[in-house]
Amino acid sequence: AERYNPHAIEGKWQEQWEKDGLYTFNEDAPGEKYYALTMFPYPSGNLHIGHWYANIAPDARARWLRMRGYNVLFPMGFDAFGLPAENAAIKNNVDPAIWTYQNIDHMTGQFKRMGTMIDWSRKFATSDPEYYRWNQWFFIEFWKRGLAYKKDGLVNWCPKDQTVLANEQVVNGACERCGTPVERRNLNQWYLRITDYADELLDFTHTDMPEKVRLMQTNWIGKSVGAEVTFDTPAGPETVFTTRPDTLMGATFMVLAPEHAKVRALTTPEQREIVEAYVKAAGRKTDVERQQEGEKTGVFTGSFATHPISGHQVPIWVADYVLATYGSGSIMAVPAHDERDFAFARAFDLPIVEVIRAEGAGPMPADPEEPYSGEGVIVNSGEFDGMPGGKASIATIVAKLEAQGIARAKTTYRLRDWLFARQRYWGTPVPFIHCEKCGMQPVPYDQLPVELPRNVEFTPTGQSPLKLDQEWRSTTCPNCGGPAERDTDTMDTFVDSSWYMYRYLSPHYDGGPFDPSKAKLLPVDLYTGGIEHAILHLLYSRFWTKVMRDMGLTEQHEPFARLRNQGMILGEDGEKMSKSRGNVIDPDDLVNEYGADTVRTFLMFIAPWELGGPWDSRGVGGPAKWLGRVWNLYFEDKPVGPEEKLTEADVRYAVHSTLKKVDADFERMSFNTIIAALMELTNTLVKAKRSPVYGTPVWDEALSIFNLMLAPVAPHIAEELYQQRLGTPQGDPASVHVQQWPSVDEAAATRDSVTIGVQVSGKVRGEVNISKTATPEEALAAAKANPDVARFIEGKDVVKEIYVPGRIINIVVR
Ligand code: ANZ
Ligand code: ZN
Repeated sequence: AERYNPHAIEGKWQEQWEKDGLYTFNEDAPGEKYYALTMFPYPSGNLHIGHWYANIAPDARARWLRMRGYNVLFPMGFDAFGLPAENAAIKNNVDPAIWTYQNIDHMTGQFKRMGTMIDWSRKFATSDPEYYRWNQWFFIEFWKRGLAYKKDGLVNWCPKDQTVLANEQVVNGACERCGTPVERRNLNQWYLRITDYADELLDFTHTDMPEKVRLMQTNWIGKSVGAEVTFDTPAGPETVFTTRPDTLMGATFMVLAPEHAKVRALTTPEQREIVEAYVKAAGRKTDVERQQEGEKTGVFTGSFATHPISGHQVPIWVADYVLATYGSGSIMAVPAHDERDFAFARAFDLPIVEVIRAEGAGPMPADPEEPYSGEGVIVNSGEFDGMPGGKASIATIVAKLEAQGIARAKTTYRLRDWLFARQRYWGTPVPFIHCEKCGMQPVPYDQLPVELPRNVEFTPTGQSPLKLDQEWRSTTCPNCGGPAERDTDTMDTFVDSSWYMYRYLSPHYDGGPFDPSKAKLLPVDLYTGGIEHAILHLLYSRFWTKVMRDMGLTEQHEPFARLRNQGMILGEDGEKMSKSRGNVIDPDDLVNEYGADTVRTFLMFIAPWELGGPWDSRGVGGPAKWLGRVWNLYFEDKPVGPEEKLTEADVRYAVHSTLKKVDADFERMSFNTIIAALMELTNTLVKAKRSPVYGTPVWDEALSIFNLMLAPVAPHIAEELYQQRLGTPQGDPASVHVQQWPSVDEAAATRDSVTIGVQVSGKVRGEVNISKTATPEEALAAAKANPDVARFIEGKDVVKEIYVPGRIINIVVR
């Protein structure tokens, strides 16, 4: 018989499937809808092994659901805007659009060679004007609702990429893309009011997300409940935010961030020189550097604030451990109970006053070694003495202070509004027009999309080509008809992935972002992708859906009913794959050598999907060999040689218990165990082929069920086996992939007896079929009754008898 040759079958079936429209989703087809979505890639040029890893298991699961009767939508597109296209343009002098669409073509071909069930008729790229037109439409709608606005403020600026960055795009003080340390600049910028939804985004009732993602989002939103307390200063009242209003009597100094607006006014002439020098130096440090442990730095302004209760004069300092962008950019410092304030007070010899004491502890020493930051009991605070500290008293204390006009309850969030515009070319143009007479005007809806100009000039300085394109910039004011200028900013490319899951419902619809008559396909039932998107993309898309809901566009509260993250495939050395480490595995090479089915199987088998792990080149041969054995099972004649003693019940048990496991594992997304179970079943079937079961209806059933179970995992070989070996193919089009998934015969899948090997002095001599609940005596009696075993015991002394229930019997003789 011919050998398994993936290259002879894979391309053939891919073509046939495409011709038959096998994977074209039809919303009117029978079956409950299931929307399975994997995060779309950036068209960088090549699919890497990580893309395969991320896509194959969800593809197999989507196929399994389809065979079980669900009407499964499984689309794919390209997240096509962003800097790499522009950098390629600068470096190689190629139009970003051409670069992007060439990459998309190439990567689509790579996806097809994977043999996925993606419905390519729904593909789009976010750089299609037909798509980004709706980014512009959304932006104007957000603006009309007060959710998009422009303001002056301190922003992150990447000097290399020549653009502003969202907080979310600054990683350890550096630009997420190029690693250049980020500077702070005061600029007039567009923002989206995501903070309006901060509280709702902390609520995960309508979405099932991994604990880790929920935690990361919760920390990012960073809700702090506390109070605002106002101190008088020579430059007017100054309000600070504190989570510990119970420590107010311990506030012995005040600290302003270097960028705080009152720093100038509060600095006395004697202190001017050193304060200015300090502020300047702080401007060169990133927020992360400022918050790092270590020596606290700061300078005295020369001015004092009035403590709102005691009336004491407390010194006002400037220090960079206070962030300009959090709370009011100023704090009341309580060195006895806050670590950072304590370190600062020690460094500059400022007074430390105890106002919270641990239950049962004595007074804090005059020269304490460390602050006490627990909740404790309030002391040295007049009327508050004896009250419990911390959360228990915040409400009471704030109410009292509020009555005296000193404080009010306040909740603060770490989450900032989404800095939304970029000074770059390859993104969605902000649809606004600036008119000298009428001010800022939205582009009228019937003039959308505002398309990106082509053939623009890219300069090595990175200056925005839109700014340099005078012809594109000049337009007419939609209000007065006079000459006006287009906004030259483009949108953050995270806008594109914020609502793309809606676009797949009707990718070419031109009456709105998506066709409302397709809303029944929402939400995405299962969304899969990398954990690296836990904050940015996943938070933004949740926000976007909530705004869409409030606009009346959808009834969904969340874009994704369920989210699961895959792990990462590392290099053979256990390090992250990267060109510079030289440990990159190219999936194309592997497909050329082994075929897609082997690569698919291997990637599902290599590690628990949600964990990932290092690549193992020696391991690929395993699945290749396995599929070869599977092939032979169907194509080779019964081998000659000794018969195996398998019964029909044994074979049915193996088949149906495997099926039961495969179902359960697909459900819980445990993919490596599916492959392991199928491999084990293969061993049993290879044996069964040499048993009396071969050729019986039970054998036929086994081959048929095995074939169906193989289909989601290794779709090409399964199709070939189905078409060639399993009688008359059924269905229209005839394909294994539209066959009904088999159902478990519960009676066959469970049994109370097991077949175990019997050893005599460590050598396997036979097998016995015994009850799972057999006692050791019963098991050994059955073993000795087996003639194959008895022969080796006869005339010998039995010195030891071992029975490992369900596994093995060993009779040691002398
Ligand atoms: C007095 C105090 C006493 C504080 C005490 C803490 C402990 P979270 O929980 O992160 O919200 N803070 C306020 N604004 C700040 C800023 N712009 N930069 C740096 N620190 C700032 O932290 C809130 C606490 O962080 C506030 O409560 C304030 O210090 C400080 F025993 O006020 B606290
Ligand atoms: Zn005008």
